[in-house]
Amino acid sequence: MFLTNCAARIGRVAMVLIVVLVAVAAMAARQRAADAGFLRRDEMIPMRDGVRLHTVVLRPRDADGNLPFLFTRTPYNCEPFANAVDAQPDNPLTHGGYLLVCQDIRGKFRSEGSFVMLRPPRDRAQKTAVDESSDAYDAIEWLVRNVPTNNGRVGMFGTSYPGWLTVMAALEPHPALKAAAPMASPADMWAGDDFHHNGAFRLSYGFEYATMMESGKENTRFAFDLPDTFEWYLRVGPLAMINRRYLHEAYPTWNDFVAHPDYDAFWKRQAVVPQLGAVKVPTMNVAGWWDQEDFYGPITIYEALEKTDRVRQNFLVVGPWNHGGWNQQDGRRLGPLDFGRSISKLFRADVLAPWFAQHLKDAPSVDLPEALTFETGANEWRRWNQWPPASTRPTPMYLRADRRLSFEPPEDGGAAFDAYVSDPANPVPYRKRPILPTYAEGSTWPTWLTDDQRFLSDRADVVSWRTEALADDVVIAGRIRADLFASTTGSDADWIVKLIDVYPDTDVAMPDYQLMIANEVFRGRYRNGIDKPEPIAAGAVERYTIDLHTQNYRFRRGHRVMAQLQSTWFPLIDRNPQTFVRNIFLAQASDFRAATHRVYRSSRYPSHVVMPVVR
Ligand code: PG9
Repeated sequence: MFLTNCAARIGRVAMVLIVVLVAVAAMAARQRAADAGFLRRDEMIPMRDGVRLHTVVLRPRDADGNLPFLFTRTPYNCEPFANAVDAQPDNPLTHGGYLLVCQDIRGKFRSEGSFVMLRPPRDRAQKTAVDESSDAYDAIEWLVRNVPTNNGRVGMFGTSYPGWLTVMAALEPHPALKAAAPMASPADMWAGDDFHHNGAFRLSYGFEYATMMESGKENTRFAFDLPDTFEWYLRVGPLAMINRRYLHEAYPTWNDFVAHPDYDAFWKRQAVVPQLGAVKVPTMNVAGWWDQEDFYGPITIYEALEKTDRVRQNFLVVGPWNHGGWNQQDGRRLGPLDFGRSISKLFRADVLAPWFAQHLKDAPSVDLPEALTFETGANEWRRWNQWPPASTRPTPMYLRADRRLSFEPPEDGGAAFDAYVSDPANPVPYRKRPILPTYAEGSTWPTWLTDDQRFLSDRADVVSWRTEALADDVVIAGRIRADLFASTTGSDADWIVKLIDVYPDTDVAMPDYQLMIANEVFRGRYRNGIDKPEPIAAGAVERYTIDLHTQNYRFRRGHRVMAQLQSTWFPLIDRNPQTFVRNIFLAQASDFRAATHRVYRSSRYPSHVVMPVVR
């Protein structure tokens, strides 16, 4: 009941926050007084510019002495958080002897001020200028001075937007901030997180999130008038129709999408990495291998901080999770996958809680490796002293004739290729239709990355190459890359590459299942630079190097490795007109044309995927 109301009111995004500390499943059963085991105080904490932010402070009734803070900041409403803390008495964080604090950020829910999507850094020359770093600083300053019986130490945490807010707090940390756990924090909204990937616009997410967040102080979901959003977005036609018909230039984030199609100063200013100095606070970066929203971010932030980490205070944990999966009560399963034990619960008990206790309560040090990753397939955690690990062999797997994928490069010279027609009028769905709105109840959005890709096997515009059944296990750990040699009859094209584990037909639980383990889209116009869109000459063979991010995965003996290519992924990604226009947000209906794409597989143009095989 609680869950249903909550989902309807603020969307699934907000639940990510709730379950940071509390099991979703338990909430329904245990709805009761908001603060049964806690004393609640609501404060309006003044920021340096006079704006006051609503903050809930919960103190465990049965705790003695001075306690550290666990602090989260959110645009998704602190109320469900405050209402739910009692739900899971065995949670080592909620019930670990902390002052639990949640703050609504500017312009959201009960806070004053105005909301700015991923507010860019302030002008530090101005004393009263604000951003999320200064708001976190001011909030911590107030908390340590005004909340009785605190021990002067603060740990911050948060998933996704609240994860990004945690990173912002650690940029110029208040001296009391002793540990930060950003989870699935986005790093760059143009390069690889919620709104774009390699410049390809994440249409359904961008539209639905911007409209939800900028509908008012509370978050309200866009009301689609068709159950299948695939059909809705297709009927909308060119993106220009969205402002014309629905948004009427009233949504700043949508207007920014339209005004900044390329990687210009707007996106650069918002990007996290250029803002990161040396790592200043012990940081645990948390990510999930099947995160449908922000996987690029946490890995990128970890890697950037790592460059300056002289005293081993920056760590990475990547588990078999979707977006926020580490907050699930149990985390034993994800989609069709069963890991055999409560991965999320164990992570909190064995890793996260002891790590916070070490920094906030002087508990014994936790024996953390530099990177702790879950090797799906083996279903075991692996400890690494560096990520990506050095002890791997970059192993190319080549596209070959007869739709074979092989460790052996092609020998035939010249122009061996496979071809398909990509038609923007008939795009490939990214998940099985009907595609319910992203955060609607019953939507398969949270687990779509684990969907069986066989649902596309009838499509001529989805092309696959696969190995023989593997004679031995193949284990990968680290960075995956695709090198495509491709041409088009159009003047622009998207290239979507997926790496898939094909289960054998003898598998009892998942016979013949096609599980995606890496994927990415690349918008062809950006092949010579992300701030330099250029048309593609018809028929010219171009090389596209596509970062498929990192993985730690065991392809089991008897399984096959599959590489798959397509050029639409709708409505996850907007349709590339395939005719070069300066700004796709302003394209006309007549710009959208079918084109024939070729991907080459010859000795001259050996398209391949490079896997980091563990030696
Ligand atoms: N993925 C969400 C988001 C974060 C930051 C900006 C935009 C969206 C979230 O779950 O918070």
